[in-house]
Amino acid sequence: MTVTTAPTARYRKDYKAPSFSIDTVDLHFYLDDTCTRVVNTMQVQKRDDEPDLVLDGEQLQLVQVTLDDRLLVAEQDYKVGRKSLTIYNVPAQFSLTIENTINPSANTALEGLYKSAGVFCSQCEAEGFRRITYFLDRPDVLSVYTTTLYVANKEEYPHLLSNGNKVDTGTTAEGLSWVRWHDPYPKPSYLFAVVAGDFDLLEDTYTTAEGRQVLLQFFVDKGNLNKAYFAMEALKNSMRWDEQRFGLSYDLDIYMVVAVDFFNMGAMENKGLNVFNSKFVLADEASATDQDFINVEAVIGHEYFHNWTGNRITCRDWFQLSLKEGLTVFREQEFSADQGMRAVNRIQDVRIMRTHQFEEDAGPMAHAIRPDIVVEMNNFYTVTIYNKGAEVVRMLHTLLGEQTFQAGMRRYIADNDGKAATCNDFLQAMEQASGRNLNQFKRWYSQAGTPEISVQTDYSRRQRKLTVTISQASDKPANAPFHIPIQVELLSQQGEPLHPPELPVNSVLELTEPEQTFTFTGLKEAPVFAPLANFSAPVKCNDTRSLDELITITRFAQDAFLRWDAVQQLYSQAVHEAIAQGGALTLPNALIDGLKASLTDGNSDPALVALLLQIPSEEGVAAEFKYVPVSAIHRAITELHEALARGLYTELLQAWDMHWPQATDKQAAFSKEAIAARMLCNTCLGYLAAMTDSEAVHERLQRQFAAEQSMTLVFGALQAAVHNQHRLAEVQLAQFANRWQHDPLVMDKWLAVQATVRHASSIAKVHELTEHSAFDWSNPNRVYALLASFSHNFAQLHQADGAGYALLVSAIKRLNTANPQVASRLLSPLLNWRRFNDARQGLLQQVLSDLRNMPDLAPDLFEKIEQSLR
Ligand code: B3K
Ligand code: ZN
Repeated sequence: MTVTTAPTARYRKDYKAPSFSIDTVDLHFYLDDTCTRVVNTMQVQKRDDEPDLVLDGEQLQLVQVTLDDRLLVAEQDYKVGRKSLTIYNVPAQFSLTIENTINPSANTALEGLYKSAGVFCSQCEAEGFRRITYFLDRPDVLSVYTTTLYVANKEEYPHLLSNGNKVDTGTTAEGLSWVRWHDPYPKPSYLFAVVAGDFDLLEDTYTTAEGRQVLLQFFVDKGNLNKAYFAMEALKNSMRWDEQRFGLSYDLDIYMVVAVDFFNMGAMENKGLNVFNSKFVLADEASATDQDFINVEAVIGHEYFHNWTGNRITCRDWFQLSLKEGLTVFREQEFSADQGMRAVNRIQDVRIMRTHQFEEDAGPMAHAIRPDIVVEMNNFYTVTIYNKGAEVVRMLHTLLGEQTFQAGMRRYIADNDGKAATCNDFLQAMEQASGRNLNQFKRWYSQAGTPEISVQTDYSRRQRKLTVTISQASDKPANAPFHIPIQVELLSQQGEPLHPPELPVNSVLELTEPEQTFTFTGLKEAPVFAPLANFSAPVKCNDTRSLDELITITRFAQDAFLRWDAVQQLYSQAVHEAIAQGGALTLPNALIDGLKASLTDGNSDPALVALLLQIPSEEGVAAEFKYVPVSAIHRAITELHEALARGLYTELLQAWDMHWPQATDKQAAFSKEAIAARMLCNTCLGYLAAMTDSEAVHERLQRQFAAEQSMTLVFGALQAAVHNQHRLAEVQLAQFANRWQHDPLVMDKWLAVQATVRHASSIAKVHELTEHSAFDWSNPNRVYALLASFSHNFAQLHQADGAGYALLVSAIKRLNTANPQVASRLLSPLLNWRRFNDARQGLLQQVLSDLRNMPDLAPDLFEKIEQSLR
């Protein structure tokens, strides 16, 4: 049997304003594990002459419907569809009460209201509210919510939470305890939330710039209070930063964050009541890495920033998702950067774009940041909408400058506060504030794909003139030219920065034509031209620069991204040459010498040195090929890793020794310097562990693994040993599991590190680990740690015999009905079968058709498979 009715697509062009508004919603939840009763009273008004009210609803048991105190009669007054409730011939204005039941315990999809690990919790974005009650479940219907939660056993659920302010509590005649919440801000249903459970509570306060006191509350699993302090600080930092940089203050008297163990994604910005995956709240030094801390801070910031960009101004329809997500990721990135590691953050953001977003843009699910067609909305929470969306906002920031951009933000907020807006509303505010015409820039919102720019330089000594010709091409033939800001640096051969008169003050060239020429005069020798400083546009750059030029850039460019990128170019050239020639990989001496110098000079930022040593991933290299030579890429990357380990052995040891005291400095444990030192120690060890016979390495691996106070170091050592298949790997894995078996978030690292070993044995290993007590099919974090990690272990996933595919597909089948969102995430790496020109193509097509024929195929999977096989 195949899907009975194929899920239907929705189109952006079909947008129609709702025929009804729902001004208030009064919800009563009688919480019960398997039969929660929901009573929903709405004040509804007609907006046009539509006679019938059609509400969304899925997996609900309808009990009764009352309209203005009249109990309605089924079939005569209303009709229940599979995904809707239609009320016939409604008046212009009325009160409607719907009573229905739901089963939170059976809800393994974790969408709507579910009960997991003893906690009732909800997730409504994008379309989960319709799994709680019948409603106009679309983001342009804004209502004021009052929510009352009832429980029979108060001891079991001491905390009953919803959006807004707690307004009343009591006990019913039947002995049910209840708590009532009221949120004064009209909001779409996707921002609604309820939570009921027993938690430890961490409280603090924040005083806004206007002097209002806000109560801050973190609800965490019992016994985990000491792991919530960092997140609390991050929240206060976010609140302060948004006031200082964007002039935006918090608007309610209370801000709550609940950390739950079962959650499909990172976190959710429900008004006044954020629900977080515990992974992005709980952190202490012994159990969380520096990167975990940084992630906690970023996600706390992200959800907080949504209060303005998302909640106060929401999206008119889901095609506008990037309006809130792209902008909020941009704000989150700026927040993180302002915390002190701007260059490091920028490079990491670029890596995500290049390995994941460019890949998505090159595959069957490619979409513009404002897509035109959607089957399952949950499939569109993508690197394109989020990260490329942020890059597009960043380009505006680059073009307009901070001051004008902020003026545009103020305008956007003044014009749209309290409304459901579109991407065009945002652009219009930016146009009005800047006086610039953004018509061509708007194409970034409607055209998918990654533009590629090519740069040609021509220097005339006689005229002392440099002529630069830049052209743009698109991987999507129908695309019109983009408006591309190209920030550049000009360097003399000796590395001095040059500022010819034609170079704008902000060093940003604007490419708007398919091909454009820029001239720079007064240059007495041929300069080095370095385009795309700070990765000023999400484009590929067809690089034809000479080795000498690249080396000059690595040494002298002002912009850290340019220096890093030039080194990446050199790695990439070596990899491509090795693949093309089928021979051994060689690295230019100048590169090795440069890396040696950076490792041993005490002045370079160790975090940036660590990033220079980070070689491209197999996935990243694969993205550069039209047809992917899997094994050749695998071999070349292995050789590159080994070549660096061998070539830099002495300097890697020296750098590790030099930074070890700072890395383990207890006084400055969380300083930027200590974090950077640990980054470099981990990176060094990651190479050194390839030198399996070295006693010096063996000793340092052990020493670092024993640095119990810092998970960054302990896990860094473990990863180095495991990924290099060092003889210490097995014993360290066993010790680590023994020490941390009680802590699932730490055990996720243990699962992930084994799933990412670049060796054929990883398939059997992952198989075996699905049976391990640390693994749990019903928990998304466990599945992501083991199986999503494996799905990015490129050469193993794409093993020629199809064993990697079989492993992933059996997981997807298992999760198809249980949790489609999680299943859908695992599917993505299998979609791009056209990129393999060998037996893999057939294998992939076969597994996709098998999945396509599965009974009850989830729409999430259906959409991706259809796109892929089309
Ligand atoms: N807005 C949520 C994501 C919801 C995903 C729904 N499948 C988290 C965030 O972006 O902040
Ligand atoms: Zn978001």
